[in-house]
Amino acid sequence: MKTGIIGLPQVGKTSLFRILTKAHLSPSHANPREAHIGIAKVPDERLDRLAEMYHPKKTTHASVEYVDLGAIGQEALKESAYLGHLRQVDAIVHVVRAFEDDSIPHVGPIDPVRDIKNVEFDLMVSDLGQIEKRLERVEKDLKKMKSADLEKEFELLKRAKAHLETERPLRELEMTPEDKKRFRGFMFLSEKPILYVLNISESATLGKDLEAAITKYGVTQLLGAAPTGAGERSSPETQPGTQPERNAAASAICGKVEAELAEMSDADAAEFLASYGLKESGLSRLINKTYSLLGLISFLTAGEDECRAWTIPVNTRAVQAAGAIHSDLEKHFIRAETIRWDHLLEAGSEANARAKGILRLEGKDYIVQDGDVLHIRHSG
Ligand SMILES: Nc1nc2c(ncn2[C@@H]2O[C@H](COP(=O)(O)OP(=O)(O)OP(=O)(O)O)[C@@H](O)[C@H]2O)c(=O)[nH]1
Ligand SMILES: [Mg+2]
Repeated sequence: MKTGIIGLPQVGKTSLFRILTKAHLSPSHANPREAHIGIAKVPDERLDRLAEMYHPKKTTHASVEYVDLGAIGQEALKESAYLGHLRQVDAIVHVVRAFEDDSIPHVGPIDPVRDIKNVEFDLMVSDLGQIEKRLERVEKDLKKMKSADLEKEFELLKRAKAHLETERPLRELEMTPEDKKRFRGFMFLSEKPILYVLNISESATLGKDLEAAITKYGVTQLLGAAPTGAGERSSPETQPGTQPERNAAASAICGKVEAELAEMSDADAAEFLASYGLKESGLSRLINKTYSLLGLISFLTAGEDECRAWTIPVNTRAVQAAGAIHSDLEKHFIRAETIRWDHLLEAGSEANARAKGILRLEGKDYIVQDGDVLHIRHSG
């Protein structure tokens, strides 16, 4: 699972990438035209708490991969290397300038909504070009032969084209799982889940400013549109609670403060955060948001040897989760001893939990929940 970092020139993409992945890019390696790839550890308090109880030899966090793609624009999107990298990512982090600094050039005044719309437009133009090419091809083929499958693709492509022409990204197009499968190979850019990250100015009231930023800059309106279909369910005002997945989210950080935090010891960092009225680093929030945007959750394993968080997609069955640890565990799966992480902490040990009868025995088809601690019983 890869997340691409995009944005207009000089908005703080590489700075963010560096602090996310703790990559020490020397200035000569920070080539703005070249993609940088790095891994970020997913902060997980549940895992940290379990590790305090078990004192394991090793604690392993889940991770997300980030790619710093360099500045985006119509030109970049015509470069095959850039486009190739961008197509490969599973989600996008779009860094948007919201900080004031006259020494760093920007197109016109600070206006995150304008910038987001412009970049989104470029993504849609790229998708539209691809769709038009494919439409021509399919139309030709359909003249030569009849194929139900091709016809379905043709209809879907036409619907997607009309949708894009109203300047709405493909992630807002209503699609059946079958449609989604049809589109998978195209790796459309505007279909990818996206997280807008406002990079705001440093201030004495940063805690409040970070919370207020999304509303202040009007980014909320961009998150409002739910997927729409061919007319039958076109109202964005669906019933509360039945809202379809939006696949767009927003977050704010202050790159400058995060960069300073990254250089500090934990104790100093805590004090520094408090001085700004902050509870946690904006980075933790950002990584966690990326993780959920990708549709991922974590289950945990705990023991004296290792406490570890494992990444799985939402709605994964216990037997598949076992496979995430090792294919043998999947093959020889018998049962998963399961308990929620906080229940295990309360019980104080696995033995206590078993004695209290709160350790459940789950079968193959159990849908693993975020924060479950699993112990896979196997016959291998
Ligand atoms: N004031 C201020 N300056 C920042 C902030 N984030 C980045 N900068 C500065 O903006 C400039 C560009 O930062 P980069 O992280 O290289 O931006 P980028 O988006 O990777 O730039 P390109 O790859 O060239 O498009 C550098 O001089 C940074 O020091 C911030 O939060 N506040
Ligand atoms: Mg850069």
